[in-house]
Amino acid sequence: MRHPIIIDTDPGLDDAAAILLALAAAEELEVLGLVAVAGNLPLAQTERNARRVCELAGRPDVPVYAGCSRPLMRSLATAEAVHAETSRDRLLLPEPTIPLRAEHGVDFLINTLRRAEPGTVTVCALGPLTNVAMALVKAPEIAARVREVVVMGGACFEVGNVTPAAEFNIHVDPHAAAIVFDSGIPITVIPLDVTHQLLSTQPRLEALRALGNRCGPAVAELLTTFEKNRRAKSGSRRRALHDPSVIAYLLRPSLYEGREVNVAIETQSPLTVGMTVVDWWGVTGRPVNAQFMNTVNANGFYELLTERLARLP
Ligand SMILES: [Ca+2]
Repeated sequence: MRHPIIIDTDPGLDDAAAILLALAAAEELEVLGLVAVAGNLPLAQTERNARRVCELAGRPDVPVYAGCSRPLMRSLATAEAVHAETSRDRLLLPEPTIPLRAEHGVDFLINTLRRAEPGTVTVCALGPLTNVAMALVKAPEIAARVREVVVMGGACFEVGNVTPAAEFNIHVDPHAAAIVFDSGIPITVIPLDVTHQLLSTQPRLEALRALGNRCGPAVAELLTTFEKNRRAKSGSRRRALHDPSVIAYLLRPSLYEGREVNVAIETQSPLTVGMTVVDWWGVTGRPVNAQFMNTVNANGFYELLTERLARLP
């Protein structure tokens, strides 16, 4: 039986690669729907980009919903300098013909999870956790239906990428993150500690370009643009790849290693708001609420990504 997943996402260049990896793994994963959230870009662009990714993959059957347009309490801070769509004078993704579904994304999450057997559906959270938190506030009984929430977000020893203390997804909506981490749902975290090990080197991008289909070279292009924009914005030459690890973890968990820890979210301090406070050494006595990854087999990850993307058009 295939593993049912819902992808909550803010595409986003690396989100697009993650969605394509999920659609390329149709033998293992059943994508019940994509729910867009405001994050990397405003909601109108993330829901549209989600549809563009389905278009690229030749999967108009995958339903796409729009969720929340802003964080629960803070005003929206995007990353348009990195993720704006037309950065190389041409569109990286085709225009969508797939319509946006009418149902609100939060209601799709709730209604889908209510119909599911207990502990069966995995929620893949590739952006700020606003939609997932809203669903849990509106219908707390859905928590028991979730098998796991796999979150790309946070950091421990790698500290922050948008402030010195905080990673982007958690920083955009720390209150939502706090609700999710306090929900009692099993959580796996793919933090910067992992994603900074996944360098999109030239040989790895060339392997994607050489696939000879539409989607492989498109992902190489998306990742190249991602790196170029990040470098232009921050001056950093450090490469990284974030969101596809959420899907790769589901397909091949043995690529990842981590530790069972307590993770608390800072929501108050102006200096460290959005920080994932990870009790790595177990000094607080607070109960374990997450599996926090810190190591990845980078070659294994890129081999998996390339091998799976070869199955797409
Ligand atoms: Ca994302």
